[in-house]
Amino acid sequence: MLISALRFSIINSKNITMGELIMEIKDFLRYAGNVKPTERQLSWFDMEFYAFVHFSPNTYTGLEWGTGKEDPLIFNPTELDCRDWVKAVKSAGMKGLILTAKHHDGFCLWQTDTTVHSMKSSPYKNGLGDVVGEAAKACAEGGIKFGVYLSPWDRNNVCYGTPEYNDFYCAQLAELLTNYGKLFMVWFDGACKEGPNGRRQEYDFDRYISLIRKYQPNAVIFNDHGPDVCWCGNESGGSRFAEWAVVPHELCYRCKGGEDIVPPLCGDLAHMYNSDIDIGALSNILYSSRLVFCGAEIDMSIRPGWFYHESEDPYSLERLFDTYIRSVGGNCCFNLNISPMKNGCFDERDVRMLRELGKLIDKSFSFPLSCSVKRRENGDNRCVFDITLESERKVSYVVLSEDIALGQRVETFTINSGDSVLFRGTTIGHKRICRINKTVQSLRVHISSGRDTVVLRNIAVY
Ligand code: FUL
Repeated sequence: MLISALRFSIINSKNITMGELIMEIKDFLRYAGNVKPTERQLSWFDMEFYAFVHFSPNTYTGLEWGTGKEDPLIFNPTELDCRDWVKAVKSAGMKGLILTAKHHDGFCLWQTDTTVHSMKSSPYKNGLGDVVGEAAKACAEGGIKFGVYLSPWDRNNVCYGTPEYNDFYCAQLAELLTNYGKLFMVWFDGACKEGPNGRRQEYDFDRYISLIRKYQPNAVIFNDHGPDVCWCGNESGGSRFAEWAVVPHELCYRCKGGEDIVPPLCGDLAHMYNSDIDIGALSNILYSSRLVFCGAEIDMSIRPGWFYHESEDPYSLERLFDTYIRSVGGNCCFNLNISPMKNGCFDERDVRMLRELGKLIDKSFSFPLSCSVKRRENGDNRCVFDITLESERKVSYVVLSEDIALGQRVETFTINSGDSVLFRGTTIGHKRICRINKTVQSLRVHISSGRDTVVLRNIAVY
């Protein structure tokens, strides 16, 4: 990368002046603040909140990771109606649903030609059922988007651990990409352990990614390391102190063939991992040879397990709402898993919880207080927004959004009322929900540092 080569040559040169160094860092920050998302990444960010559905023979065995030796006869969701899933998901305000078309046990929830370890061997609809098709149809009818999870790790297929497995996997992927309408996401699971022959597989992600781009160019690809959406590093709803969607490309998967032939985790940044607290911070990106846009998804299940276990209870409304605030309101999307029971229905307790969560989100964010906002510049990439309400009001939240189509820029900000600091923030990005809980008539949002001119898409007070 030109800018980086220039940067290092200046920094390493003996003749560098302080002024030149500052100019170089400013240039680099401007570059970082102008790394732009693709259209599909922008559409994904706008979805904000969507559902995972984990359903497989595990639902019937009580396992979380099936062995691959399960008898397909156990998979028989006699009361399945995917329209009820969609209703429940919509009641929480979610905009999409991703189904585990195949989990690690290798059992396929669709009419595949690739294996008989699938719906064809299940008693459900006498072997003619197609859960992927039913879910896709219900989502389309209900007006939400649909996505698929296809586990690369397969504990059933005998080819696993050989190059033929990549052909098999691509054939499965192609069926899902071409037979079930538009997909908004393909979700790759990072788990990679031994298959039935004790061998591990070298996944041909270049091929998988090319196939997705060919058949579903608008779908984002989730994988531990992107390319479009990356994992936040935990499965329990944890969020980062500062969430940057612009990260070193060394952390992200990129297809071979173009200029991007760099595998994840290499070079000066080989020590880093997705779960690190500061992957987008200046102290790390400075060492990257190039930056890419790759937002993070926060995923967790509504109960401790990804699959249904009768003995487990859903988490509390407070925990789910708090995760929503920190994920959707923390420059991420929130993927919340709900697990159907053996009969194919969601547990009534989960359905109630989703409804309650939806109501709470609506109540909190549907009625902005009317206010005026005045912007004032305050030096390079710094500015102040003075917010005046019509009268003194209890303010629960201030919600800020950057125009990330231009890039992510805000590094630090505060929200003040008079002399008191009510909120100290780092990044904003797609959306930052700031808890305020104070009765005030005016507020000041003070953007104290940015990587380039700060452009806010929205400021709302609730
Ligand atoms: C993990 C898997 O091993 C879990 O079973 C689950 O599917 C979760 C979403 O991803 O890596």
